[in-house]
Amino acid sequence: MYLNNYLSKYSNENDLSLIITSLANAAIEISKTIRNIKKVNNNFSTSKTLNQDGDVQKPLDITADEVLIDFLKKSPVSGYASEEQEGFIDFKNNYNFIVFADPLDGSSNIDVNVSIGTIFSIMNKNELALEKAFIQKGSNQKASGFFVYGPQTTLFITIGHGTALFALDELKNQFYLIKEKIIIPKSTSEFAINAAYQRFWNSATSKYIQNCQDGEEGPRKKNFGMRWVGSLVADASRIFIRGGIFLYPADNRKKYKEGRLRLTYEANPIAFLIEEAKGKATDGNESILNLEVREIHQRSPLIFGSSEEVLEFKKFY
Ligand code: AHM
Ligand code: MG
Repeated sequence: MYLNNYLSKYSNENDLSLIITSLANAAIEISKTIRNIKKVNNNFSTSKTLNQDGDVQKPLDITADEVLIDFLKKSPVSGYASEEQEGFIDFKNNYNFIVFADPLDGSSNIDVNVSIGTIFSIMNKNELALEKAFIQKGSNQKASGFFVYGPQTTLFITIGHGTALFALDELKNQFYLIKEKIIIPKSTSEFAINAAYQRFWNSATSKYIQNCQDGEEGPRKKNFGMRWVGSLVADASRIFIRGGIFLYPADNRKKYKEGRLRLTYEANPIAFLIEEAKGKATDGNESILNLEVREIHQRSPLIFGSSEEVLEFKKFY
């Protein structure tokens, strides 16, 4: 089954389907750009150099943002907020949908040919002014998902009927259904955290990780393995397929007292997908989807994955 058949099977909202199709087409273009060595050479540099025409050469994540805007402005969307934009873009129309995106997640992995991706979240405008529409709670999401540009180009998506996995059929330029309803294994013995920040962790994170590291001899009575790709989309993909727990907690570094990841276009869309796949997503205290949003670029701690393991982590809060 292709993405368009899936959308007509589960949604009678034509505008929502059109937006998701636009996002899929944008992702196909981003995916091709990433694989185009000439564009890659022009875009990889994050330093602002000038090309022979005197234009500023743009890093790839700005290109991804531009591709999304190009597709979304021709779709039934009234506003767009992204990691690459300070405020939101007002498309100046009366459509009832708004879109949040992290156009290219995993920036630090772009140069090293490791999986990166595009994360999105779709909400209704709900007759609110755009300023208000963009600070709705994650529980108001109508759809969310992420594309991964890796060995395969994949899409994890939810429109509120479970989480489905698609992979790009490059001959047809369409996303083909791989699994209709993903269920994350309840238990796991694999955790993902950037352990280099251990000295900045609070006692809850430290104790939880220590217990995992103590393995069979410790209170958990089992051995754990550790994985950390450093692209949220890649770490999340692994957890959807074989379970695990991902932790990017708040820590004592000045900038990250509220965590590092962004609530509206990273934590919320991932949390919606995770809950639809029977996993859990929390900031330590509360479900991510219930967190109040003050501003588009707000940070949040993000802990998600196998339900029993997330509950185990929460015991320390
Ligand atoms: P980005 O959106 O600028 O790429 O930042 C988000 C990324 C996530 O993909 C990843 O989980 C995290 O940053 C890695 O952070 P760190 O480098 O601190 O390990
Ligand atoms: Mg990101």
